[in-house]
Formats: sequence, structure tokens, C-alpha cells
Amino acid sequence: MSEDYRSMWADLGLDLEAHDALLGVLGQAYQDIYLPQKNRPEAMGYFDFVMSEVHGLRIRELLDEKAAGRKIIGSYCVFVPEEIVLAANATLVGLCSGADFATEDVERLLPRNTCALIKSAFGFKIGKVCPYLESADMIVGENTCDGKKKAYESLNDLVENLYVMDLPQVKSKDGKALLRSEYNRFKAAVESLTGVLITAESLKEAIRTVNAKRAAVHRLSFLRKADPAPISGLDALLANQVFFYDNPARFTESVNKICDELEKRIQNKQGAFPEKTPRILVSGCPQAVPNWKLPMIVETAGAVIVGEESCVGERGTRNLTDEAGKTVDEMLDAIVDRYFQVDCAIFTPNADRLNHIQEMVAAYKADGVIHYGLQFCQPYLMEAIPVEKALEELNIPCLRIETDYSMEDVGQLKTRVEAFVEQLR
Ligand code: BJ8
Repeated sequence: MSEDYRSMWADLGLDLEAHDALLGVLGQAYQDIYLPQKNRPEAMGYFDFVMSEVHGLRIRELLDEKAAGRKIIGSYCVFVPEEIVLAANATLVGLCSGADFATEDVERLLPRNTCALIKSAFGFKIGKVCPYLESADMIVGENTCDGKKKAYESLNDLVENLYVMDLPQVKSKDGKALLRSEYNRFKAAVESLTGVLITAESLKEAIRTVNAKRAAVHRLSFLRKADPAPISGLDALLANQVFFYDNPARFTESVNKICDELEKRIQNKQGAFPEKTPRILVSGCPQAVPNWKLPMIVETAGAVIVGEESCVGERGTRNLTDEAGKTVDEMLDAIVDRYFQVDCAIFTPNADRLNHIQEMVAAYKADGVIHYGLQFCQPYLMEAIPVEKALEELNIPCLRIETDYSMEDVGQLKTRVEAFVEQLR
């Protein structure tokens, strides 16, 4: 890493020693998990570069944007609408992380039985190792699960710029009205942060930008239906993870480039894995960078992941926003229509999610489903049981996994996943 980056991190207030340790672990994990994969598409080189510069070049770009007067907004949930952020001349970045950090300190603020995703958000703040968080002019929390909802009360003492968005828990008319009024309130807050009023033109352009980004991911997902699978689940997950960090237009272009290559691979029957490799759909909690544990285990056990029913995956990216609206109000309605379909397990009841899992099993020709639940995540662990039961009634094998970010259970998970893959053969 250049000296230039070190002074940038120091200016952001990072703890350089702790940050070096984090980058060391992250770089090693990437080398051990990503680089040994065989038959990777060449266009994944872009994502290798992005990961090597995830705390470097991208942060430099964000700081350049800030110097030019743009604001940076950080979020922990796919319910925070990027369209509104972009339309007010700000940039949205994801703040969730998939690694434990400063756990002992975190457990002084949060109960031990809090999910790893929440603990990790606190660990990255307390440990001063996240340049995205330190660059953000506004951090958006949302009232989703009880864990996050209550944790934001404590996070408010650690950061100066927390904005909390309320979210409905029921897909009713009133629930939708709440989302609409919360998006209105968010729009006003973003406008006041940036000093830029959202216009019909700026909102339309933002909707198009985010739709293009999602459409590129849809194209990538579509290509994963082929057998042999043209891309590994690990690589496709990485693209879904980078979705939250990268410059939107560049991301769209890079994913489309992978898709061009994958189309040729499919024509030539060239795969990341051989034809008839057991195909798995992963469903459940989001897997943020660098949480690659489960896909690494699955794909070294001789199966391929063909889809993610997850917020870092199809739950987060499916459905485009209608671009036809003419006024800001009409477009906000369209944005609400789009986001209100996100079937997060915090909703009750949440039958859409099960339907979506079944649709994905059929569309991606999955032989089985692995339900990925983070320990202490009540919404997804609670749903896992009826999901497993419903899938088994349809003769779709399902393996229910409950884990965290540590590597302690890798051996045990391997044994279970290998037995599951054997069953699928
Ligand atoms: S829309 S999935 S991104 S809330 S793992 S913190 S649910 S206890 S992340 Fe999520 Fe938005 Fe829903 Fe998606 Fe709580 Fe569970 Fe932890 Fe979770």
C-alpha cells in the first residue's frame, strides 16, 4: 500500500495498526479462497482489482467526490433507496461487513447473543478500521429486525450523523403508506444534507442509473441458469457484494463485460465447473464482504452455487423501478412500489419469500437449497423451519445451516455440506 493511502487513512482517523491487520486478513482470505478457483472468467480480473483496492482507490474516489462538494451516505440495508441519494447528488455505500472485529469491546455494548452482522458493524466502528464509515456524511440505520433497531440506539452514541428510517413490518396498505412517508422524510433529510433539491429530471436519471445496475445483475443471474454453470457462486457473490461499493456506471459496465464473456462460454459449453455438477441455491441472511465461508465450503465440496436468495443477491436486486413517472411524486410512488416488494424476513407474514425461493429453484435448476442463517438472527432462523418443511414437501432437499463469522465450525460445516452434496448426486 502506498504512503499516500496511509496518510489518507490516518486523516480519516483509522487505527493504522488495526487496519493493517484487517487488510492482511482480508487479502489472505481473498488469495486463499478466490485465486485458486479454476476456469474463472477473465473479466473477473476487474473484481480482483476492486478487492485489492477496496480500502484504497475507491476511498480516494469518494474523498475526491467529497472535495468536489458531493456527500457520502452509508447504509446497512437494501431498503435505503439509492435512487433518492443519487438524485440529490450524493453517493450511497454499503456499510455491512462480513468479518468479526474488536469483539470483546463490542460485547461491552451489545449482548453476546447478537448476530455477527450487527456485531461486526460495531466492531468496525469501535476498532476504527472502516474508511467507508469514516467517510460518510450521513449513516442510515433502519428499523428492521429487533437487533438492528435497538443496536442503532447504541450506535447513535458512537457516530455523529446517524439517521434512522422507520420501516413497516406488514405488507398492508398502511405499511405501504408508512414506507412512502418515510421515503419522503428521507428525501427531505438528504436534500438538507446536500443542499440539492431533487427534481423530476434528477430523479429520473437516478432511477435509470440504478435500474441499469440491477439489469446488469439480472443478466448475470440469467446466465447462471446454464449447465455447465459459466461462473462460480463465489465469483457471482463477489459481483453482488461489490454492487454496494462501486461507482454505479462502472459497476454496470463491468458486470455487462462479464456477461458478454459468459455468453460466449455458454455457446462453447465451457463452465466454471463440469456439466451436471450438483447445483445449489443459497437462501437466507445477507453475506457481506468478506463473508465467503459458506460458498467456499460448498464449492470445494464439489457443488456449484447457482443463485442467492439474499439481500446480497436476488432479494436485493430483483424488480426494476418503473421509469414512466413524470413528476417527483409519481416517481417516488414507483420507488415505493419497487422496494415494498423486498421480502425480508422482518415482514409478517412473509409468504412471498417462500414463493421466491421456489421460483428460483425452478429457474436456476437447483438440485437443493442451503438455508443460511446467522446465529441469533431471529427473523431468518424462525423462517428457516417452515421454509425447510415446505421445500421438503415439494421434494426439494434442504440443508439448514446456522453459523457465524468465525472459522471454528468450518470442519463441521464441511462434513454436513459434503453429505448434502452426496445426497444430491
Ligand atoms: S432487507 S435482510 S438488508 S434487514 S442477520 S441484522 S435480520 S439479526 S440483515 Fe437485512 Fe435489510 Fe432485511 Fe435485507 Fe437482523 Fe438477522 Fe442480523 Fe440481519
